[in-house]
Amino acid sequence: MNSSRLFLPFILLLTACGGASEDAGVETLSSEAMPEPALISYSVVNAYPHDTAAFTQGLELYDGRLYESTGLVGRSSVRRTDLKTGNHDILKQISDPYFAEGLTIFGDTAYQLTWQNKEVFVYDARTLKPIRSLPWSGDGWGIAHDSIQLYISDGTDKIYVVRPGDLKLLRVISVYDQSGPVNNLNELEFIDGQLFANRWQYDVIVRIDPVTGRVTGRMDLTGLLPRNSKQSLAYLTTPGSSAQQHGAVLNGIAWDNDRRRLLVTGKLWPHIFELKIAP
Ligand SMILES: [Ca+2]
Repeated sequence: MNSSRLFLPFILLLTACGGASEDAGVETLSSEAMPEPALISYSVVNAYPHDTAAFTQGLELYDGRLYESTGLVGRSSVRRTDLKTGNHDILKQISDPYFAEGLTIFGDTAYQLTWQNKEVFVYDARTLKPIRSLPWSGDGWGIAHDSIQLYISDGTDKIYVVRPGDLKLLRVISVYDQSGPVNNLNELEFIDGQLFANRWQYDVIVRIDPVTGRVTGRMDLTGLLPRNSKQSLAYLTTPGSSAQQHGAVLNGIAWDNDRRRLLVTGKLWPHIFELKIAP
């Protein structure tokens, strides 16, 4: 398929919204004019154990401790994980029919999405005692926060910026690069004022300008798990189906600002990897 044809409506939309004018000599947005996202270099510093039954949907550090949300109906949870040992405490088990998704902790409140249950669970962050459930009209995939707002993905190219407390929609970010919309946005994390997202079924994390939605950088994590694991990964496949078909894809990014390290894992993966991002 012709990618420029796909991109055309997007250019028109941007032009219409931005008021770009040929007369004024304003920069013309085109696939030629817009550079590709910068490749973000990284090194793998460590591989820690991770519960291979955890269908990871959200990963976040809070108060120096690692919190994880897991999905699947009947296996959804919020847990606190010891990074070095992989030992974890199940803080909250979520029963049928809920399929939990992303998790973020803002101030003293934890928010956990559900995939298609149209609810967001709100907890006291210290005790994980439920406070309330808030309605959410669409899919819930990933969630993160900056110092003011929450950011929610739904598996498309859209990020919904909402107000903590009641999830009032404040703004929608359309994420794009030089080829057009960037979809399949999943788990999220803020790093130095930029929104990072791993893309479902891609071994890629993208860096998004949260003001414009433009993808300014990308981390290529192709082969991260097999290249850095000494464990047998045979359990992730069965004859005729791949790890991806089992759902065992990259998902879960948490930024440790104090130690300037990125923790990355995947659904059912045997490791959480510690990455150092090149300056
Ligand atoms: Ca995260």
